[in-house]
Amino acid sequence: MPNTITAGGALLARLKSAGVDYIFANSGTDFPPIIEGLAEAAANDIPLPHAVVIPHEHAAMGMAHGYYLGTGRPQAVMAHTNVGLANCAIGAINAATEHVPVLLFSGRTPTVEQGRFGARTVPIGWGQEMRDQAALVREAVKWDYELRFPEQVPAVVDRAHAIATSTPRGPVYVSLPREILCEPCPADGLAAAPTMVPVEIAPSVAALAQAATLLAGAERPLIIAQRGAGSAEGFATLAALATEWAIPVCQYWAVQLAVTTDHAMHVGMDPGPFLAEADVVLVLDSLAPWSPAIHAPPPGCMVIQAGPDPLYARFLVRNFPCDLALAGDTADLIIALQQAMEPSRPERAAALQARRERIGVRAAIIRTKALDTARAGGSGERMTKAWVSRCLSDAVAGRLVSILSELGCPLEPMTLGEANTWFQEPHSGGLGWSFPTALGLQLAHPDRLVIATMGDGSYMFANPVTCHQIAEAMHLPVLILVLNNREWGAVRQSVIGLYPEGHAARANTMPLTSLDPTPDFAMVARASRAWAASVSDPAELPGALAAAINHVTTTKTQALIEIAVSP
Ligand SMILES: Cc1ncc(C[n+]2csc(CCOP(=O)(O)OP(=O)(O)O)c2C)c(N)n1
Ligand SMILES: [Mg+2]
Repeated sequence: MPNTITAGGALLARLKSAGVDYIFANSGTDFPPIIEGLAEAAANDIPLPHAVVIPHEHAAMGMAHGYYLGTGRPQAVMAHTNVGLANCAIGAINAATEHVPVLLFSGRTPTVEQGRFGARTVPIGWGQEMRDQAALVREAVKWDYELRFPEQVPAVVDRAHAIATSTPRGPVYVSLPREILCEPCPADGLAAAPTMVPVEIAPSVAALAQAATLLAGAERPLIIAQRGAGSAEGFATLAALATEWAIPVCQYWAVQLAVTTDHAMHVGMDPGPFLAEADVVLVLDSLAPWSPAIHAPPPGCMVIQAGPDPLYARFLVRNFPCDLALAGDTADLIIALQQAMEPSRPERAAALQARRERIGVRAAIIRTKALDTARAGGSGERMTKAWVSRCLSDAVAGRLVSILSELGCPLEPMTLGEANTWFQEPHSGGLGWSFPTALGLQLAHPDRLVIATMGDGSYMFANPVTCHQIAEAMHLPVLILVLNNREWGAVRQSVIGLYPEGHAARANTMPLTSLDPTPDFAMVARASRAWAASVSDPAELPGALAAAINHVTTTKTQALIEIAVSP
Protein backbone atom coordinates (compact mmCIF):
# COMPACT_ATOMS: atom_id res chain seq x y z
CA MET A 1 0.00 0.00 0.00
CA PRO A 2 1.40 3.46 -0.90
CA ASN A 3 1.66 5.87 2.02
CA THR A 4 -0.43 8.55 0.33
CA ILE A 5 -3.63 8.49 -1.70
CA THR A 6 -5.72 11.28 -3.27
CA ALA A 7 -8.07 12.71 -0.66
CA GLY A 8 -10.96 11.72 -2.97
CA GLY A 9 -9.84 8.08 -2.78
CA ALA A 10 -9.28 8.29 0.98
CA LEU A 11 -12.86 9.48 1.43
CA LEU A 12 -14.22 6.46 -0.40
CA ALA A 13 -11.99 4.06 1.51
CA ARG A 14 -13.01 5.55 4.85
CA LEU A 15 -16.69 5.20 3.96
CA LYS A 16 -16.05 1.48 3.54
CA SER A 17 -14.56 1.30 7.04
CA ALA A 18 -17.65 3.06 8.37
CA GLY A 19 -19.79 0.21 7.01
CA VAL A 20 -21.11 1.90 3.88
CA ASP A 21 -21.89 -0.60 1.11
CA TYR A 22 -22.98 1.80 -1.64
CA ILE A 23 -22.17 5.25 -2.91
CA PHE A 24 -25.05 6.42 -5.07
CA ALA A 25 -23.20 8.87 -7.28
CA ASN A 26 -24.14 11.48 -9.82
CA SER A 27 -20.89 12.96 -11.00
CA GLY A 28 -19.67 16.15 -12.63
CA THR A 29 -16.60 18.27 -13.14
CA ASP A 30 -16.00 18.26 -9.39
CA PHE A 31 -15.49 14.49 -9.55
CA PRO A 32 -12.06 13.95 -11.20
CA PRO A 33 -10.33 13.45 -7.83
CA ILE A 34 -13.15 11.09 -6.73
CA ILE A 35 -13.01 9.05 -9.93
CA GLU A 36 -9.20 9.06 -9.98
CA GLY A 37 -9.23 8.13 -6.30
CA LEU A 38 -11.60 5.25 -7.03
CA ALA A 39 -9.31 3.87 -9.72
CA GLU A 40 -6.21 4.52 -7.57
CA ALA A 41 -7.68 2.69 -4.57
CA ALA A 42 -8.80 -0.20 -6.76
CA ALA A 43 -5.31 -0.44 -8.30
CA ASN A 44 -3.87 -0.65 -4.80
CA ASP A 45 -6.42 -3.22 -3.56
CA ILE A 46 -7.91 -0.81 -1.03
CA PRO A 47 -11.45 -1.97 -0.15
CA LEU A 48 -14.16 0.44 -1.27
CA PRO A 49 -17.96 0.60 -1.25
CA HIS A 50 -19.69 -0.08 -4.58
CA ALA A 51 -19.87 3.26 -6.37
CA VAL A 52 -22.82 3.24 -8.77
CA VAL A 53 -24.04 5.73 -11.36
CA ILE A 54 -27.50 7.08 -10.58
CA PRO A 55 -28.81 9.29 -13.39
CA HIS A 56 -30.83 11.59 -11.12
CA GLU A 57 -29.92 12.70 -7.59
CA HIS A 58 -33.53 12.40 -6.37
CA ALA A 59 -33.32 8.69 -7.19
CA ALA A 60 -29.96 8.45 -5.40
CA MET A 61 -31.50 9.86 -2.20
CA GLY A 62 -34.49 7.52 -2.50
CA MET A 63 -32.21 4.53 -2.93
CA ALA A 64 -30.20 5.46 0.17
CA HIS A 65 -33.53 5.81 2.03
CA GLY A 66 -34.71 2.39 0.86
CA TYR A 67 -31.40 0.65 1.54
CA TYR A 68 -31.54 2.00 5.09
CA LEU A 69 -35.11 0.76 5.54
CA GLY A 70 -33.89 -2.65 4.44
CA THR A 71 -30.67 -2.85 6.46
CA GLY A 72 -30.65 -0.23 9.21
CA ARG A 73 -27.32 1.06 7.85
CA PRO A 74 -26.80 4.47 6.23
CA GLN A 75 -25.39 4.77 2.73
CA ALA A 76 -23.64 7.59 0.89
CA VAL A 77 -24.95 9.87 -1.84
CA MET A 78 -22.48 11.93 -3.84
CA ALA A 79 -23.74 14.76 -6.01
CA HIS A 80 -22.34 17.46 -8.26
CA THR A 81 -21.74 20.80 -6.46
CA ASN A 82 -24.71 23.05 -5.73
CA VAL A 83 -26.88 21.93 -8.64
CA GLY A 84 -26.67 18.23 -7.80
CA LEU A 85 -27.25 19.05 -4.15
CA ALA A 86 -30.39 21.00 -5.06
CA ASN A 87 -31.77 17.82 -6.64
CA CYS A 88 -31.03 16.01 -3.35
CA ALA A 89 -33.05 18.45 -1.27
CA ILE A 90 -36.42 16.67 -1.38
CA GLY A 91 -34.74 13.39 -0.48
CA ALA A 92 -32.98 15.07 2.44
CA ILE A 93 -36.28 16.53 3.68
CA ASN A 94 -37.94 13.11 3.43
CA ALA A 95 -35.03 11.39 5.21
CA ALA A 96 -34.97 13.99 7.99
CA THR A 97 -38.69 13.64 8.64
CA GLU A 98 -38.44 9.87 8.94
CA HIS A 99 -35.17 9.81 10.94
CA VAL A 100 -33.38 8.07 8.11
CA PRO A 101 -29.60 8.61 8.19
CA VAL A 102 -27.89 9.38 4.87
CA LEU A 103 -24.28 10.50 4.34
CA LEU A 104 -24.72 13.20 1.75
CA PHE A 105 -21.74 14.70 -0.07
CA SER A 106 -21.39 17.11 -2.93
CA GLY A 107 -18.46 18.84 -4.53
CA ARG A 108 -17.73 22.51 -4.08
CA THR A 109 -16.71 24.49 -7.12
CA PRO A 110 -12.94 25.18 -7.07
CA THR A 111 -12.08 28.13 -4.85
CA VAL A 112 -9.22 29.57 -6.92
CA GLU A 113 -9.09 30.61 -10.56
CA GLN A 114 -5.57 29.40 -11.27
CA GLY A 115 -2.26 28.45 -9.75
CA ARG A 116 -3.38 25.36 -7.81
CA PHE A 117 -4.01 21.82 -8.97
CA GLY A 118 -7.78 21.43 -9.31
CA ALA A 119 -8.40 25.16 -9.89
CA ARG A 120 -11.28 26.37 -12.08
CA THR A 121 -11.07 25.33 -15.73
CA VAL A 122 -14.53 25.90 -17.25
CA PRO A 123 -17.18 28.63 -16.82
CA ILE A 124 -19.26 26.53 -14.40
CA GLY A 125 -16.36 26.89 -11.99
CA TRP A 126 -17.61 30.45 -11.59
CA GLY A 127 -21.28 29.79 -12.25
CA GLN A 128 -21.65 27.22 -9.45
CA GLU A 129 -20.14 29.40 -6.74
CA MET A 130 -22.38 29.92 -3.71
CA ARG A 131 -22.07 31.99 -0.59
CA ASP A 132 -23.44 29.18 1.52
CA GLN A 133 -23.89 25.96 -0.42
CA ALA A 134 -24.85 23.88 2.61
CA ALA A 135 -27.83 26.21 3.13
CA LEU A 136 -29.57 24.28 0.33
CA VAL A 137 -30.05 21.34 2.69
CA ARG A 138 -29.12 22.71 6.11
CA GLU A 139 -32.65 22.66 7.53
CA ALA A 140 -32.89 18.97 6.75
CA VAL A 141 -29.51 17.80 8.03
CA LYS A 142 -28.34 17.24 11.58
CA TRP A 143 -24.85 18.51 10.88
CA ASP A 144 -22.92 19.92 7.96
CA TYR A 145 -19.30 20.71 7.29
CA GLU A 146 -16.93 21.67 4.50
CA LEU A 147 -13.70 19.71 4.21
CA ARG A 148 -10.77 22.09 4.80
CA PHE A 149 -7.65 19.86 4.66
CA PRO A 150 -7.05 16.46 3.04
CA GLU A 151 -5.79 14.82 6.23
CA GLN A 152 -9.18 15.53 7.86
CA VAL A 153 -10.90 12.92 5.71
CA PRO A 154 -11.03 9.96 8.14
CA ALA A 155 -12.13 12.07 11.10
CA VAL A 156 -14.81 13.88 9.08
CA VAL A 157 -16.25 10.61 7.75
CA ASP A 158 -16.25 9.06 11.23
CA ARG A 159 -17.96 12.07 12.76
CA ALA A 160 -20.51 12.36 9.95
CA HIS A 161 -21.40 8.68 10.36
CA ALA A 162 -21.61 8.80 14.15
CA ILE A 163 -23.85 11.89 14.12
CA ALA A 164 -26.11 10.53 11.37
CA THR A 165 -26.66 7.30 13.29
CA SER A 166 -27.06 8.84 16.74
CA THR A 167 -30.63 8.85 18.10
CA PRO A 168 -32.64 10.49 16.62
CA ARG A 169 -31.08 9.55 13.30
CA GLY A 170 -30.98 11.70 10.21
CA PRO A 171 -29.01 12.89 7.20
CA VAL A 172 -25.72 14.82 7.38
CA TYR A 173 -23.96 16.79 4.65
CA VAL A 174 -20.31 17.43 3.78
CA SER A 175 -19.16 19.67 0.93
CA LEU A 176 -15.94 18.76 -0.82
CA PRO A 177 -13.85 21.49 -2.48
CA ARG A 178 -12.15 20.16 -5.58
CA GLU A 179 -8.62 21.37 -4.83
CA ILE A 180 -8.65 19.63 -1.45
CA LEU A 181 -9.91 16.35 -2.90
CA CYS A 182 -6.98 16.50 -5.33
CA GLU A 183 -4.38 16.73 -2.58
CA PRO A 184 -2.56 13.67 -1.27
CA CYS A 185 -3.72 12.27 2.03
CA PRO A 186 -2.05 9.67 4.29
CA ALA A 187 -3.16 6.20 3.23
CA ASP A 188 -2.29 4.45 6.47
CA GLY A 189 -5.05 3.62 8.88
CA LEU A 190 -7.92 4.12 6.43
CA ALA A 191 -9.16 0.60 7.15
CA ALA A 192 -8.97 1.04 10.93
CA ALA A 193 -12.17 0.82 12.97
CA PRO A 194 -14.24 4.03 13.29
CA THR A 195 -13.05 6.34 16.04
CA MET A 196 -16.52 7.45 17.16
CA VAL A 197 -19.64 5.48 18.06
CA PRO A 198 -23.19 6.79 17.72
CA VAL A 199 -25.15 7.91 20.77
CA GLU A 200 -28.00 5.71 21.94
CA ILE A 201 -30.53 7.06 24.38
CA ALA A 202 -32.92 5.45 26.83
CA PRO A 203 -35.59 6.80 29.19
CA SER A 204 -34.82 7.26 32.86
CA VAL A 205 -35.77 4.39 35.17
CA ALA A 206 -38.34 6.65 36.83
CA ALA A 207 -40.02 7.67 33.56
CA LEU A 208 -40.24 4.07 32.40
CA ALA A 209 -41.74 2.96 35.70
CA GLN A 210 -44.27 5.79 35.61
CA ALA A 211 -45.29 4.93 32.05
CA ALA A 212 -45.71 1.26 32.99
CA THR A 213 -47.84 2.20 36.01
CA LEU A 214 -50.02 4.52 33.92
CA LEU A 215 -50.59 2.01 31.13
CA ALA A 216 -51.09 -0.97 33.42
CA GLY A 217 -53.61 0.93 35.52
CA ALA A 218 -55.51 2.49 32.61
CA GLU A 219 -59.15 1.64 32.07
CA ARG A 220 -59.32 2.80 28.46
CA PRO A 221 -55.77 2.90 27.10
CA LEU A 222 -54.92 3.46 23.45
CA ILE A 223 -51.73 3.05 21.42
CA ILE A 224 -51.24 5.19 18.31
CA ALA A 225 -48.32 4.01 16.15
CA GLN A 226 -47.13 5.62 12.92
CA ARG A 227 -43.57 4.45 12.36
CA GLY A 228 -43.77 0.75 13.03
CA ALA A 229 -42.32 -1.01 16.04
CA GLY A 230 -38.63 -0.52 15.31
CA SER A 231 -37.58 -4.12 14.59
CA ALA A 232 -38.97 -7.62 14.17
CA GLU A 233 -38.58 -8.13 17.92
CA GLY A 234 -40.31 -4.82 18.65
CA PHE A 235 -43.08 -5.83 16.27
CA ALA A 236 -43.65 -9.18 17.98
CA THR A 237 -43.50 -7.57 21.42
CA LEU A 238 -46.00 -4.84 20.54
CA ALA A 239 -48.41 -7.48 19.25
CA ALA A 240 -48.03 -9.43 22.50
CA LEU A 241 -48.36 -6.29 24.65
CA ALA A 242 -51.55 -5.25 22.87
CA THR A 243 -53.06 -8.71 23.32
CA GLU A 244 -51.94 -9.29 26.91
CA TRP A 245 -53.04 -5.87 28.09
CA ALA A 246 -56.07 -5.57 25.77
CA ILE A 247 -54.92 -2.23 24.37
CA PRO A 248 -56.38 -1.07 21.06
CA VAL A 249 -53.73 -0.08 18.49
CA CYS A 250 -54.53 2.56 15.88
CA GLN A 251 -52.30 3.13 12.84
CA TYR A 252 -53.35 6.63 11.86
CA TRP A 253 -51.45 7.71 8.68
CA ALA A 254 -48.97 4.89 9.25
CA VAL A 255 -45.63 5.15 7.51
CA GLN A 256 -44.60 1.66 8.64
CA LEU A 257 -46.51 -1.33 9.96
CA ALA A 258 -46.62 -1.59 13.78
CA VAL A 259 -49.07 -4.50 14.17
CA THR A 260 -50.69 -6.78 11.62
CA THR A 261 -53.86 -5.36 10.12
CA ASP A 262 -55.80 -8.45 11.27
CA HIS A 263 -54.50 -8.32 14.86
CA ALA A 264 -57.42 -8.72 17.26
CA MET A 265 -56.60 -5.36 18.92
CA HIS A 266 -56.01 -3.42 15.70
CA VAL A 267 -58.70 -0.79 15.46
CA GLY A 268 -57.86 0.61 12.04
CA MET A 269 -56.66 4.02 10.99
CA ASP A 270 -59.12 6.38 12.66
CA PRO A 271 -58.07 7.36 16.19
CA GLY A 272 -61.32 9.29 16.76
CA PRO A 273 -63.62 6.97 18.72
CA PHE A 274 -60.93 5.40 20.92
CA LEU A 275 -59.10 8.69 21.52
CA ALA A 276 -62.34 10.39 22.59
CA GLU A 277 -62.75 7.93 25.47
CA ALA A 278 -59.11 7.24 26.38
CA ASP A 279 -57.64 7.79 29.84
CA VAL A 280 -54.04 6.96 28.80
CA VAL A 281 -52.60 7.24 25.29
CA LEU A 282 -49.23 5.84 24.29
CA VAL A 283 -48.07 7.74 21.21
CA LEU A 284 -45.43 5.56 19.59
CA ASP A 285 -43.10 7.50 17.31
CA SER A 286 -45.91 9.51 15.74
CA LEU A 287 -45.26 12.98 14.34
CA ALA A 288 -48.95 13.89 14.11
CA PRO A 289 -50.81 11.20 16.12
CA TRP A 290 -54.23 12.70 15.41
CA SER A 291 -55.68 15.78 13.77
CA PRO A 292 -56.48 18.38 16.46
CA ALA A 293 -59.04 19.96 14.11
CA ILE A 294 -61.02 16.69 14.16
CA HIS A 295 -59.95 14.58 17.14
CA ALA A 296 -59.23 15.26 20.79
CA PRO A 297 -58.41 13.26 23.89
CA PRO A 298 -60.83 13.91 26.76
CA PRO A 299 -59.84 16.23 29.61
CA GLY A 300 -57.58 14.51 32.11
CA CYS A 301 -56.30 11.97 29.60
CA MET A 302 -52.58 11.26 30.11
CA VAL A 303 -50.48 11.26 26.94
CA ILE A 304 -47.17 9.42 26.83
CA GLN A 305 -44.98 10.42 23.88
CA ALA A 306 -42.45 7.69 23.07
CA GLY A 307 -39.82 7.33 20.37
CA PRO A 308 -36.41 8.51 19.20
CA ASP A 309 -37.47 12.15 19.50
CA PRO A 310 -40.73 12.30 21.49
CA LEU A 311 -41.19 16.07 20.98
CA TYR A 312 -40.07 16.01 17.33
CA ALA A 313 -37.92 19.01 18.12
CA ARG A 314 -37.19 19.88 14.47
CA PHE A 315 -40.77 21.03 14.04
CA LEU A 316 -41.65 24.53 15.17
CA VAL A 317 -45.31 23.94 15.89
CA ARG A 318 -46.31 20.54 17.25
CA ASN A 319 -48.42 21.00 20.34
CA PHE A 320 -49.76 17.54 21.07
CA PRO A 321 -49.74 17.11 24.84
CA CYS A 322 -46.84 15.26 26.42
CA ASP A 323 -47.45 14.34 30.05
CA LEU A 324 -44.60 11.89 30.00
CA ALA A 325 -41.77 11.46 27.48
CA LEU A 326 -39.94 8.22 26.79
CA ALA A 327 -36.94 8.82 24.54
CA GLY A 328 -35.18 5.93 22.87
CA ASP A 329 -35.19 3.39 20.09
CA THR A 330 -38.82 2.41 19.51
CA ALA A 331 -38.26 -1.34 19.77
CA ASP A 332 -36.25 -0.96 22.98
CA LEU A 333 -39.01 1.17 24.48
CA ILE A 334 -41.73 -1.38 23.63
CA ILE A 335 -39.69 -4.24 25.08
CA ALA A 336 -38.81 -2.28 28.23
CA LEU A 337 -42.44 -1.26 28.75
CA GLN A 338 -43.68 -4.81 28.40
CA GLN A 339 -41.16 -6.03 30.96
CA ALA A 340 -41.99 -3.21 33.38
CA MET A 341 -45.75 -3.85 33.10
CA GLU A 342 -45.63 -7.63 33.32
CA PRO A 343 -45.53 -8.03 37.16
CA SER A 344 -48.89 -6.28 37.62
CA ARG A 345 -50.73 -8.30 34.98
CA PRO A 346 -51.93 -11.30 37.02
CA GLU A 347 -53.90 -9.12 39.43
CA ARG A 348 -55.78 -7.54 36.51
CA ALA A 349 -56.39 -10.73 34.56
CA ALA A 350 -60.18 -10.77 34.85
CA ALA A 351 -60.64 -7.11 33.93
CA LEU A 352 -58.24 -7.48 31.01
CA GLN A 353 -60.07 -10.50 29.70
CA ALA A 354 -63.35 -8.58 29.67
CA ARG A 355 -61.73 -5.61 27.95
CA ARG A 356 -60.05 -7.89 25.39
CA GLU A 357 -63.45 -9.22 24.41
CA ARG A 358 -64.99 -5.76 24.18
CA ILE A 359 -62.18 -4.31 22.06
CA GLY A 360 -62.05 -7.47 19.98
CA VAL A 361 -65.68 -7.05 18.96
CA ARG A 362 -65.18 -3.42 17.99
CA ALA A 363 -61.94 -4.19 16.12
CA ALA A 364 -63.63 -6.99 14.17
CA ILE A 365 -66.42 -4.65 13.07
CA ILE A 366 -63.88 -2.06 11.85
CA ARG A 367 -61.91 -4.73 10.00
CA THR A 368 -64.99 -6.25 8.37
CA LYS A 369 -66.13 -2.84 7.20
CA ALA A 370 -62.73 -2.11 5.63
CA LEU A 371 -62.75 -5.45 3.81
CA ASP A 372 -66.34 -5.02 2.63
CA THR A 373 -65.61 -1.53 1.31
CA ALA A 374 -62.57 -2.85 -0.54
CA ARG A 375 -64.58 -5.70 -2.07
CA ALA A 376 -67.28 -3.29 -3.23
CA GLY A 377 -64.56 -1.25 -4.94
CA GLY A 378 -64.30 -3.87 -7.66
CA SER A 379 -67.92 -3.70 -8.74
CA GLY A 380 -68.05 -0.26 -10.33
CA GLU A 381 -66.92 0.75 -13.78
CA ARG A 382 -63.57 1.92 -12.48
CA MET A 383 -61.98 0.12 -9.55
CA THR A 384 -60.99 1.84 -6.30
CA LYS A 385 -57.54 1.93 -4.75
CA ALA A 386 -58.91 -0.22 -1.91
CA TRP A 387 -59.88 -2.92 -4.42
CA VAL A 388 -56.34 -2.87 -5.82
CA SER A 389 -55.05 -3.23 -2.25
CA ARG A 390 -57.22 -6.25 -1.62
CA CYS A 391 -56.16 -7.94 -4.87
CA LEU A 392 -52.50 -7.20 -4.16
CA SER A 393 -52.80 -8.54 -0.64
CA ASP A 394 -54.24 -11.82 -1.97
CA ALA A 395 -51.59 -11.99 -4.71
CA VAL A 396 -48.64 -11.75 -2.29
CA ALA A 397 -50.06 -14.00 0.44
CA GLY A 398 -47.41 -16.35 1.78
CA ARG A 399 -44.50 -14.54 0.13
CA LEU A 400 -41.66 -12.56 1.65
CA VAL A 401 -42.71 -9.10 0.52
CA SER A 402 -42.20 -5.37 1.04
CA ILE A 403 -44.92 -3.10 -0.29
CA LEU A 404 -44.47 0.64 -0.65
CA SER A 405 -47.32 3.04 -1.13
CA GLU A 406 -47.23 6.65 -2.22
CA LEU A 407 -50.84 7.62 -2.80
CA GLY A 408 -50.98 4.02 -3.95
CA CYS A 409 -52.56 1.00 -2.24
CA PRO A 410 -54.04 1.83 1.18
CA LEU A 411 -52.87 -0.34 4.08
CA GLU A 412 -56.18 -0.96 5.81
CA PRO A 413 -57.72 -3.59 3.51
CA MET A 414 -54.47 -5.54 3.20
CA THR A 415 -53.56 -8.51 5.34
CA LEU A 416 -49.89 -8.07 6.12
CA GLY A 417 -48.53 -10.28 8.83
CA GLU A 418 -44.93 -9.22 9.40
CA ALA A 419 -42.62 -6.33 10.22
CA ASN A 420 -41.03 -4.52 7.27
CA THR A 421 -43.79 -5.46 4.86
CA TRP A 422 -45.25 -1.96 4.60
CA PHE A 423 -43.79 1.50 3.92
CA GLN A 424 -45.73 4.63 3.10
CA GLU A 425 -44.46 7.98 1.87
CA PRO A 426 -42.78 10.17 4.50
CA HIS A 427 -44.94 12.70 6.28
CA SER A 428 -42.93 15.42 4.54
CA GLY A 429 -44.67 14.18 1.39
CA GLY A 430 -41.80 14.93 -1.00
CA LEU A 431 -43.30 13.03 -3.91
CA GLY A 432 -41.39 10.71 -6.20
CA TRP A 433 -40.22 8.75 -3.16
CA SER A 434 -41.61 5.23 -3.57
CA PHE A 435 -40.02 4.11 -6.85
CA PRO A 436 -36.38 4.90 -5.95
CA THR A 437 -36.91 3.77 -2.35
CA ALA A 438 -38.16 0.43 -3.69
CA LEU A 439 -34.98 0.18 -5.76
CA GLY A 440 -32.87 0.72 -2.63
CA LEU A 441 -34.88 -1.85 -0.66
CA GLN A 442 -34.53 -4.34 -3.48
CA LEU A 443 -30.78 -3.75 -3.60
CA ALA A 444 -30.63 -4.52 0.12
CA HIS A 445 -32.79 -7.65 -0.29
CA PRO A 446 -32.35 -9.13 -3.78
CA ASP A 447 -34.56 -12.12 -2.98
CA ARG A 448 -37.50 -10.24 -1.54
CA LEU A 449 -40.54 -9.36 -3.63
CA VAL A 450 -40.52 -5.54 -3.59
CA ILE A 451 -43.63 -3.80 -4.91
CA ALA A 452 -43.99 -0.03 -5.16
CA THR A 453 -47.54 1.25 -5.59
CA MET A 454 -48.09 4.90 -6.43
CA GLY A 455 -50.39 7.44 -8.02
CA ASP A 456 -49.86 8.56 -11.60
CA GLY A 457 -48.67 11.91 -10.27
CA SER A 458 -46.23 10.29 -7.87
CA TYR A 459 -44.85 8.10 -10.65
CA MET A 460 -44.08 11.17 -12.75
CA PHE A 461 -42.46 12.94 -9.77
CA ALA A 462 -40.07 9.98 -9.45
CA ASN A 463 -38.25 10.63 -12.74
CA PRO A 464 -39.52 7.26 -13.98
CA VAL A 465 -37.17 7.04 -16.96
CA THR A 466 -34.24 7.29 -14.54
CA CYS A 467 -35.73 4.73 -12.17
CA HIS A 468 -36.43 2.18 -14.91
CA GLN A 469 -32.88 2.69 -16.18
CA ILE A 470 -31.51 1.92 -12.71
CA ALA A 471 -33.74 -1.15 -12.36
CA GLU A 472 -32.42 -2.52 -15.63
CA ALA A 473 -28.78 -1.54 -15.09
CA MET A 474 -28.62 -2.89 -11.54
CA HIS A 475 -30.83 -5.95 -12.12
CA LEU A 476 -33.45 -4.90 -9.57
CA PRO A 477 -36.68 -6.84 -10.20
CA VAL A 478 -39.11 -4.38 -8.65
CA LEU A 479 -42.80 -4.47 -9.49
CA ILE A 480 -44.35 -1.05 -10.02
CA LEU A 481 -48.11 -0.47 -9.82
CA VAL A 482 -49.26 2.90 -11.13
CA LEU A 483 -52.76 3.68 -9.84
CA ASN A 484 -53.87 6.02 -12.58
CA ASN A 485 -56.78 8.38 -11.95
CA ARG A 486 -55.35 10.92 -14.43
CA GLU A 487 -55.22 13.61 -11.79
CA TRP A 488 -53.74 14.84 -8.57
CA GLY A 489 -56.65 13.43 -6.62
CA ALA A 490 -55.24 14.41 -3.23
CA VAL A 491 -55.08 18.05 -4.29
CA ARG A 492 -58.66 17.92 -5.60
CA GLN A 493 -59.84 16.29 -2.36
CA SER A 494 -58.17 18.98 -0.30
CA VAL A 495 -59.94 21.72 -2.29
CA ILE A 496 -63.27 19.95 -1.69
CA GLY A 497 -62.36 19.60 1.99
CA LEU A 498 -61.89 23.37 2.39
CA TYR A 499 -64.55 24.56 -0.08
CA PRO A 500 -67.15 21.77 -0.30
CA GLU A 501 -69.71 24.02 -2.00
CA GLY A 502 -67.19 26.25 -3.75
CA HIS A 503 -66.84 27.13 -7.41
CA ALA A 504 -63.90 24.77 -7.89
CA ALA A 505 -65.83 21.81 -6.41
CA ARG A 506 -68.69 22.45 -8.83
CA ALA A 507 -66.52 22.98 -11.91
CA ASN A 508 -66.54 20.23 -14.55
CA THR A 509 -62.78 20.01 -14.34
CA MET A 510 -61.20 21.40 -11.24
CA PRO A 511 -58.40 23.84 -12.06
CA LEU A 512 -54.80 22.77 -11.43
CA THR A 513 -55.52 19.12 -10.66
CA SER A 514 -55.95 17.31 -13.98
CA LEU A 515 -53.18 15.19 -15.52
CA ASP A 516 -55.27 14.24 -18.52
CA PRO A 517 -54.02 12.99 -20.92
CA THR A 518 -51.56 10.82 -19.03
CA PRO A 519 -48.81 9.14 -21.02
CA ASP A 520 -48.94 5.41 -21.74
CA PHE A 521 -47.09 4.41 -18.58
CA ALA A 522 -46.62 0.83 -19.78
CA MET A 523 -44.69 2.22 -22.75
CA VAL A 524 -42.48 4.26 -20.46
CA ALA A 525 -41.52 1.04 -18.68
CA ARG A 526 -41.11 -0.86 -21.93
CA ALA A 527 -38.57 1.74 -23.04
CA SER A 528 -36.32 0.05 -20.48
CA ARG A 529 -37.44 -3.41 -21.64
CA ALA A 530 -39.68 -4.01 -18.60
CA TRP A 531 -42.60 -6.44 -18.64
CA ALA A 532 -45.64 -4.16 -18.64
CA ALA A 533 -49.41 -4.31 -18.78
CA SER A 534 -52.40 -1.98 -18.50
CA VAL A 535 -55.54 -3.01 -16.65
CA SER A 536 -58.87 -1.25 -16.48
CA ASP A 537 -61.29 -4.14 -15.80
CA PRO A 538 -61.34 -4.91 -12.04
CA ALA A 539 -61.89 -8.60 -12.77
CA GLU A 540 -58.66 -8.76 -14.74
CA LEU A 541 -56.46 -7.37 -12.02
CA PRO A 542 -55.80 -10.61 -10.06
CA GLY A 543 -54.58 -12.33 -13.22
CA ALA A 544 -52.35 -9.41 -14.18
CA LEU A 545 -50.84 -9.28 -10.68
CA ALA A 546 -50.14 -13.02 -10.73
CA ALA A 547 -48.46 -12.72 -14.13
CA ALA A 548 -46.35 -9.73 -13.04
CA ILE A 549 -45.26 -11.43 -9.81
CA ASN A 550 -44.40 -14.54 -11.76
CA HIS A 551 -42.36 -12.41 -14.14
CA VAL A 552 -40.31 -10.55 -11.52
CA THR A 553 -39.66 -13.65 -9.41
CA THR A 554 -38.67 -15.94 -12.27
CA THR A 555 -36.82 -13.63 -14.66
CA LYS A 556 -35.51 -11.29 -11.95
CA THR A 557 -36.30 -8.27 -14.12
CA GLN A 558 -38.65 -5.36 -13.51
CA ALA A 559 -42.36 -5.11 -14.30
CA LEU A 560 -45.05 -2.43 -14.28
CA ILE A 561 -48.82 -2.51 -14.30
CA GLU A 562 -50.79 0.62 -15.05
CA ILE A 563 -54.16 0.31 -13.33
CA ALA A 564 -57.05 2.64 -14.15
CA VAL A 565 -58.64 3.64 -10.84
CA SER A 566 -61.60 5.83 -9.99
CA PRO A 567 -61.01 9.50 -9.23
C1 LIG B 1 -42.57 17.33 -4.63
C2 LIG B 1 -44.02 17.55 -4.38
N1 LIG B 1 -44.72 18.38 -5.18
C3 LIG B 1 -46.03 18.58 -4.96
C4 LIG B 1 -46.68 17.98 -3.93
C5 LIG B 1 -48.17 18.27 -3.65
N2 LIG B 1 -49.00 17.07 -3.84
C6 LIG B 1 -49.44 16.34 -2.82
S1 LIG B 1 -50.39 15.06 -3.27
C7 LIG B 1 -50.24 15.46 -4.89
C8 LIG B 1 -50.93 14.67 -5.95
C9 LIG B 1 -50.45 13.26 -6.06
O1 LIG B 1 -51.02 12.69 -7.22
P1 LIG B 1 -51.05 11.13 -7.47
O2 LIG B 1 -49.75 10.53 -7.11
O3 LIG B 1 -51.55 10.90 -8.85
O4 LIG B 1 -52.09 10.57 -6.41
P2 LIG B 1 -53.67 10.88 -6.31
O5 LIG B 1 -53.81 11.99 -5.34
O6 LIG B 1 -54.18 11.23 -7.66
O7 LIG B 1 -54.26 9.62 -5.81
C10 LIG B 1 -49.45 16.59 -5.05
C11 LIG B 1 -49.14 17.22 -6.34
C12 LIG B 1 -45.90 17.14 -3.10
N3 LIG B 1 -46.43 16.53 -2.04
N4 LIG B 1 -44.59 16.93 -3.36
MG1 LIG C 1 -53.45 10.54 -9.50
